Amino acid sequence: MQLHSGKRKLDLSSPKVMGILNVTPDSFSDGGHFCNIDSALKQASTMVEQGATIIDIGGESTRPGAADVALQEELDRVVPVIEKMSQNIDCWISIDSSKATVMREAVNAGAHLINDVRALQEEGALKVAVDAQVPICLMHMQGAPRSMQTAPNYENVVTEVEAFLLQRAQVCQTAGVKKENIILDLGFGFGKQLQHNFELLAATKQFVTLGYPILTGVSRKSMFGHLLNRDINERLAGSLAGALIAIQQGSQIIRVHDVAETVDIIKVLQEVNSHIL
Ligand code: PT1
Repeated sequence: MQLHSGKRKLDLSSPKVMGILNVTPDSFSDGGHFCNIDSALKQASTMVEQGATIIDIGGESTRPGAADVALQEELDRVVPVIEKMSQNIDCWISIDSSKATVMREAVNAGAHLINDVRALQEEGALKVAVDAQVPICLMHMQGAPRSMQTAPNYENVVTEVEAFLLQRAQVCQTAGVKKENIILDLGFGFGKQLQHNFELLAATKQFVTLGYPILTGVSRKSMFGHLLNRDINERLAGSLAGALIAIQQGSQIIRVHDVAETVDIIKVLQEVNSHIL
């Protein structure tokens, strides 16, 4: 499996790490630390040195309870960082946004991939993605960030998430997105209770068999906070366990805060796998 963005190719035969770069003042686990351009660039290059292949830049917090961000505010946060990054750092740049204008301006500034937690359902987003001809990540969410954790409810979370993602992938393909440029994401923590998150994690293999690359984002999330009774800064072990469980079932892209640690567990797994006949 390979992603294509302009002249860039990304081989997914081994798992790839996507490092999280929040440029929001209110972001959920490293809020406020990377608000200016220089520190954002520094953080990005550190993550690349640690082994991140993709840097995911987000100017809208989508953690539970987060409020919407105005268009101009989001543009002001992400576009200057993407411009500088594309000039100075050799890595894939992902834009984490649901707004068509932000996606378009981000791609014009040098972003190679569109990561949309609303799966291109906002006005104009699908057209921007088709025109941009870059890989897109489609994520499942029940509800909207502000209220999604109020009463998440499913008859069968695995079949419902799968049906949604396949339907969105089909809509995108019909609109002109190439199948090989569609990534699917189960949307951990997005309108899901503890049991839903772990049911989905356990079913990762079933999603891998759909034939699309699977992106897994569990880093520092409250699914570990609740299960383990851990604060946001005490969730590394849970997050690494979650990442390894997803990778072992075939998930190709892992979205994380802790790049160095995640790269280490991937190396351990690859060494073990090299000894399996
Ligand atoms: C994700 C993701 C994302 N997560 C993709 N993009 C966030 N593709 C932002 C919690 O339960 O999983 N996949 N962009 C961050 N959102 C959350 C959601 C953060 C839930 C924390 C929680 O703690």
